[in-house]
Amino acid sequence: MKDQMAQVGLIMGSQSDWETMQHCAKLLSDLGVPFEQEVVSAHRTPDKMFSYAESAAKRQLKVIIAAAGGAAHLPGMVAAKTPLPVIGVPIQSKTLNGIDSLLSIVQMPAGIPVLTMSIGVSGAKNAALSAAAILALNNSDIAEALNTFRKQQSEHVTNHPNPEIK
Ligand code: RP5
Repeated sequence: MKDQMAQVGLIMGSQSDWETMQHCAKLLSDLGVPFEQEVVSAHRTPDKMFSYAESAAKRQLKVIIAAAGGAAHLPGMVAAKTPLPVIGVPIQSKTLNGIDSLLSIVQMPAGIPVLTMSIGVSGAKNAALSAAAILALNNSDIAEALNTFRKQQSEHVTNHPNPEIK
């Protein structure tokens, strides 16, 4: 569903974030969510970041997922320049294990919210699920895909009660 009238903009601060964010992209694809993906850096390409955020709503995007690590300005800066909901994913940084990313993203002063996920792959996956849940309010196909995802997840746990056997 990539690039087919994208409704979710998946951006990240660096190519190095893809190792984490590929899990978000895969889940968006699995759920049938049309999305686009791009590296947009707050400090290396600040002008691109502003134009991306400013044009997002006009381009009919509905949600932005922004991932960044370290001094992670991207989600907050993008949120400041768009009326769309912005979901922030803190990347697990090497030096501080992602605590730096988390605190940079989650501690937004009142007025400009960033919907902050957990650090790393779990946050990347939950960002996809959250974006899908927002779109599902007006899209029955995505709502159904989310229902199926949850059902299968529950069944997997029910069918594998022995922690030693996968
Ligand atoms: C941030 O700096 C990126 O989001 C990335 O997580 C981090 C490190 O970037 P690289 O030096 O690996 O390009 O902007």
